[in-house]
Amino acid sequence: MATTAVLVVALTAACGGAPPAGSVTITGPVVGEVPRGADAAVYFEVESGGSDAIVGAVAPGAAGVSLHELRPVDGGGIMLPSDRITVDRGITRLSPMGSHIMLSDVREPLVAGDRIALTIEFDRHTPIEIDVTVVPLHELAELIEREP
Ligand SMILES: [Cu+2]
Repeated sequence: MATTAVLVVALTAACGGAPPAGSVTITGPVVGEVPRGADAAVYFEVESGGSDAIVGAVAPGAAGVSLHELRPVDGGGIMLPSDRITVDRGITRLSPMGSHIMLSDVREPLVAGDRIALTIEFDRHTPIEIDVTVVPLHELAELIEREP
């Protein structure tokens, strides 16, 4: 056991500036405006101190929630349901050109400026509750344009 402890300290010390192992932070969660009953994709950034994965989400404001990934196809991409969204050490972006959380059949219209509750469930980290800001669709379009 002593050997393991020394090894962990050495590995941690080697990663100066990185978030602490096991820490997970979610920043900038947004969703586009949609009418009641529509589907809406949620995007954000995850900063993680280690390898983890998003394995589920809970949204009281929607009839359903699922994880989606974007598979590139000729001329664009198609959204496919996914069991998990891998979160590597460092920053992982959920964005219009990649993985996202999909709300289905929202119970109320999502109006710009509103916030909706969402709980993100991880493979390893404890669940994180976030408030997702509803933004006008043109702001989501700007997110797409900023993609590399
Ligand atoms: Cu989707």
